[in-house]
Amino acid sequence: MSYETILYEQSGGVLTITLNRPEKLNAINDAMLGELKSAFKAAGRDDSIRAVLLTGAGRGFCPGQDLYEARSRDESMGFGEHLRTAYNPFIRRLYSFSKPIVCAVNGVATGAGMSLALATDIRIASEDAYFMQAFVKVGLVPDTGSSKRLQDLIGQTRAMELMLTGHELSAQEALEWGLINQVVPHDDLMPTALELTERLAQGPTKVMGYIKRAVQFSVNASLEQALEYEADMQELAGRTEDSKEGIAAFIEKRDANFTGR
Ligand code: LHQ
Repeated sequence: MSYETILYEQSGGVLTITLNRPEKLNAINDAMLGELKSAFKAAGRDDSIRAVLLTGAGRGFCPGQDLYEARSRDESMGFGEHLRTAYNPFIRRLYSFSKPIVCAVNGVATGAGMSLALATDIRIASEDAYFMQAFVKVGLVPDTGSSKRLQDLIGQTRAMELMLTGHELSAQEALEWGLINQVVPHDDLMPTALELTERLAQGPTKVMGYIKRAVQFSVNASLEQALEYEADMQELAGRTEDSKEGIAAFIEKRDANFTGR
């Protein structure tokens, strides 16, 4: 598969997807959105891929929608329709992606670029990175999942402040606010993120998909509903080869050798 706006590189069970328009800090144009959609579709279907690492080329992670392209778009298609037809199907795909996604936030993440980072499972940021709900600065509302995901992660008090002010949140503040998992010196970012993604790629991949489903389901569920959903997921997990291997390894006092099945 050949891509023009992203890099798609597999090594062992790890797929690294790199947003690759560095001269525009990796702003998302239609071509990139289409390629991201195809890449995640292919990665979801390929059993040899067991975890994904998402990052950006150059000094930025992603500043969101390419505003030049947004302005030059045919006015017959409003932003709402653009979101409904182009972005939202991709964002849904990302949230329902069944394998772990680690985000290595190498630089600025704003607008839909911040939404993209928030849609991943574990976020590690360079000390040089920062986050901004830049939508308000260009007279737009948070989209691509930000209005929900941000408050799910850090609570409405702080989410509202970020969305109304467009405050630039440093990587360190983002860590303190619970928006990301780790901050590392810039040069350590890729080795750290890769080491984690490789570790995840050796886990019980199918079961990790069920873990993700259970966590996402529970965000909007009552305890009763969550208990029931956990039971459904555990039923599926218990039938996997990895579950049998994990329990056998525990009893035999050895490390489990998960295959992802
Ligand atoms: C860019 C962009 C960019 C194009 C930097 N576009 N070129 C809305 C509408 C419809 C549907 C979907 O969703 C959305 C939601 C959105 O995502 S709206 C966009 C929200 N994002 C922003 O408003 C951020 C705009 N960018 C900035 O404020 C700054 O560029 C930041 C703070 C990200 C970085 O500032 P600097 O480090 O000073 O870099 P820079 O501004 O010099 O940018 C470097 C280059 O990247 C520059 O290119 P140029 O050829 O002019 O030198 C920028 O034009 C380009 N770039 N963001 N979103």
